[in-house]
Amino acid sequence: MPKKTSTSGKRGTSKVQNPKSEIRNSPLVAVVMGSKSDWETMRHADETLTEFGVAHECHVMSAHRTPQLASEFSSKAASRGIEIIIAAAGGAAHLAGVMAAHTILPVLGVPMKSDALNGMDSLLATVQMPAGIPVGTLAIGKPGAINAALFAIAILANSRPELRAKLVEFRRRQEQKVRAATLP
Ligand code: RP5
Repeated sequence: MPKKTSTSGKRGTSKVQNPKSEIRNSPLVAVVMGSKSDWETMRHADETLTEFGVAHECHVMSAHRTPQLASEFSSKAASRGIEIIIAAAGGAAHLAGVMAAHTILPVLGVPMKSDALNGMDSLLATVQMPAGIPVGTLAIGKPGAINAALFAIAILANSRPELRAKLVEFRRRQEQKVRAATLP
């Protein structure tokens, strides 16, 4: 399990969201990222899950810098009640693959926009999994972070009518906004 000192969220410690969540108190979704520098992007996944009232937790762990922590975390996630793992990393982005290798939970990968190659390196490293160990890969950067959360919510909503209703309402409001858009 991640120690407080080696995990991080908004304030540099691990973060468990929504203690009063109407969906469930213990975390259903784990959001992990390879570096604290990924938080500025991954906070959008955190915010989206919070908006839907989905209990979740956010941690920093790295496939390369903390390999044992990453494998232990993923191995134990299902037994802690986690149902989906969202894993973000940049560059030689192996974190989502390592998570997927150690669990049968669905793993969603978010490639970080890297300085060197604008995230193309992260995208290919995350998406090109060999057959047998899937990682559902989202878009590079902020859209991917938001969509990973929405994808996790959609999976959870299959068996949670109240969450499904929130998702339907979210889509309705989103559509309304586009229909109401006016151009200068
Ligand atoms: C990856 O390396 C992280 O996911 C991050 O996107 C990238 C750079 O990490 P830092 O050097 O900023 O810690 O492991």
